Amino acid sequence: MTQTEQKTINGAEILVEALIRQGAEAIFAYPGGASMPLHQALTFRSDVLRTILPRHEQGGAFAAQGYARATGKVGLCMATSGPGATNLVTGLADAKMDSVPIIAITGQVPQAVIGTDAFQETPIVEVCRAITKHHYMITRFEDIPRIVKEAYYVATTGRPGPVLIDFPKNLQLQTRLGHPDYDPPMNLPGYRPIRARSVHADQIREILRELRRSRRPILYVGGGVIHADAAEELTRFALRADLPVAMTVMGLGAFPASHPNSLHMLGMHGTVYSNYAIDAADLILALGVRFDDRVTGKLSEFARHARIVHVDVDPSEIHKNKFAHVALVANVREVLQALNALITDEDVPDTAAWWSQIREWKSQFPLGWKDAGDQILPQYAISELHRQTRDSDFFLTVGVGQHQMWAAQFYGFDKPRRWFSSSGLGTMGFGLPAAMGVQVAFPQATVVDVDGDGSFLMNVQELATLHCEKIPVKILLLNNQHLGMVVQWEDRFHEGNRAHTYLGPIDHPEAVGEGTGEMREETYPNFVQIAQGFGVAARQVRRKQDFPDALAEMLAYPGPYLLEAVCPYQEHVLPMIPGGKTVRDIIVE
Ligand SMILES: Cc1ncc(C[n+]2csc(CCOP(=O)(O)OP(=O)(O)O)c2C)c(N)n1
Ligand SMILES: [Mg+2]
Repeated sequence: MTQTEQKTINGAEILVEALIRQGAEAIFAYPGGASMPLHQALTFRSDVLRTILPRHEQGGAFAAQGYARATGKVGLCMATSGPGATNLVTGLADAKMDSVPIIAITGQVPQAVIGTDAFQETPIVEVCRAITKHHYMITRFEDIPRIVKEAYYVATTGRPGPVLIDFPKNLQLQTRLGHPDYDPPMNLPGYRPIRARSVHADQIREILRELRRSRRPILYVGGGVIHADAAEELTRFALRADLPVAMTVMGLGAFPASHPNSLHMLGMHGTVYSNYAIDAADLILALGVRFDDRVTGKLSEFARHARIVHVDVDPSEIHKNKFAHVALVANVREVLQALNALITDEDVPDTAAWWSQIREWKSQFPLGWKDAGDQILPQYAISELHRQTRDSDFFLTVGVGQHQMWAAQFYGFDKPRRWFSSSGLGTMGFGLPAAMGVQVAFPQATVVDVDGDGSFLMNVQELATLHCEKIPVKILLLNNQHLGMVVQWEDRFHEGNRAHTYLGPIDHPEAVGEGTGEMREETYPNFVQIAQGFGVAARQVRRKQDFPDALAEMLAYPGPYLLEAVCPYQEHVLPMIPGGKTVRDIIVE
C-alpha cells in the first residue's frame, strides 16, 4: 500500500485488529468513559469479532472463561477503568486458580493523570498482580501489537492463565498512518514455557519401572490433563495398563465416567472407593494435579503408603504440597504419548488382587441417594438430566454449593471440556455467565447451567444478556431456599444453628431453623417472574412426577429457559471427608 492510500488509525483500532489477527471471534465487553474508543473500534469490525454486552463485568469475565474452558482458546473480556476494572477482579482470580486462558482488557485514565486519583482511576495492574499470570499497562503507542501478541502467548502456553492489559485512554486515541506490524518480535525474558525435548525416554522408562514394580497403582488426574487436551492419550494409557482412574473436580471427563476403570471423583465429596484406593495405593501417577487440600485432606496422612510420580507443566507445583519420588516438568499429553509408545507387556503389573479389592469397595459404597416420595431431590434431578442429555451435544456449568457437588457426582461425564465449575476459587455466580460463554462458542449445542438459588442470584442480571443477545442457555435451578452447603456445615459442625443461611425473609421461622421444613409454601424470590421480566421463559416444578416432562420441555425449547425445581434443603452431600481430616474420618451416612 502506498502512503496516500493509507488510512489513519488509532490505538484502540490497532488493539482490536491485533486481537482479530490472533483469531478472536467474541469479546464480552462493558463500556465506559475510559474504554469508549475501544468500543467504537469494535463496531467497525463486528463482521469478524462479535461483541457481547454482559450486564455486569463479572458476568463478562466468567463468560470469557466459559468460552475459554469449552474451546481451549483465549476468552476475551473488556471493561472500563475504575469500577469496571475492579468488577473483573473475581473472574481473574478464578481464572488464575483454574488455569484458564483469558485476556482482560481495561480502559485506564489518560497517562497524564495516572496517580492523581483521577475520576474512575484504580491501579488495576497493582490490584491484579498476584491473581494474573501476567499483566501489562501499555505505556507506549508502538507497543500495542507486541503486547497483544505476548498476552496470547503467555495466556495459552505452559500452564494457561489470565492476562490483564490496562490501556490508557490517550494511547487508545493516538493515531498513525496505516497498520503497524502485527507480528513483531516478543520480549519475554525468562519466560520459557516450552522446553525443547522436555520428555526424555529415560524419564518415561523410569515411570514405567515404577509401574512395573507396583501392585496397587492408581492414576490421579486433574485439570492439567484437560487443559493439555490429553484425555484420549490418558484413556489409552489407563486401558493399556488396566489402571484405576480417580479424577479431581477439574479433571472430570478426562476419563469416561461410564467405564468400569473410573473411580470417579476424589477428595472431600469424592467417592468412598476413590478415596480408599488412593489411601491404599502403592503407586500414584499424579498427572496435571496440584494436591489441593480438597483432595488431600490432612496432608501428612495423604497417600502415606505410595510412591508418587508427579507430572506437571508448572515447575512450581512439583513438591509444593507433597514430595514426588519421580517428578517430571512437562506437557502431560507428550508424557502420555511417550508412555503409550514405550509401554510393553512386562511393564503392566499384576493387579488382580488390587482390582478385586477395588471392585469390593465399589459394590460396598456406591454413590446413591434415598428417594423422598414426590419431592425432587437434587441428586435425582441431575441423574434425570443425564438420562435426557447424555446422547446429545451437551455442556454443563454450575454455581458453587451442594448442587455443584451433586452435579459432579451424578452427571457422569464421559468427555473432556463438557463440565465447567469454578473449582479452585469456588465462586458463586459462575454458572450462568460461564454457560453464556460456552453457548457463544457452541451455538447449536445444549448448554445447561445447573445452579443453586444463592449462586444464581449473584449474576442473575445475565438473564438480560441471554434474551437480548439471543443466547439459548438453559438453567436448571435447584431451589432449596438456602445456602445449602453452608447449612450442611451448620448441621455437621454447629449443631444446626442457622446463621444467615436462609434465603427468604428474616421473619420466617425457617430463618432461625424453626420452620416446618416443608417446601410446600411460597418460595422467595419469585424466580419465574424474574426470568419472565427479563424475557426468559420459565416454569416452576415441585413434584417429582412432573419433573421429567418439565425438563424435556425446557431442553426442547428454542430460546433461553429457566426451570426452577423446588428441592428439600435437608439433604447433605455425602460422602464427606471433613476439612483437614483423613479418609478414616469419611462420613458415609
Ligand atoms: C462469592 C461467594 N460467596 C460465598 C461463598 C461461600 N459459599 C459456598 S457454597 C455457599 C452456598 C451456596 O448456595 P446455593 O447457591 O443456593 O447452593 P446450594 O448449596 O444450596 O446448592 C456459600 C455461601 C462462595 N463460595 N462464593
Ligand atoms: Mg441453595
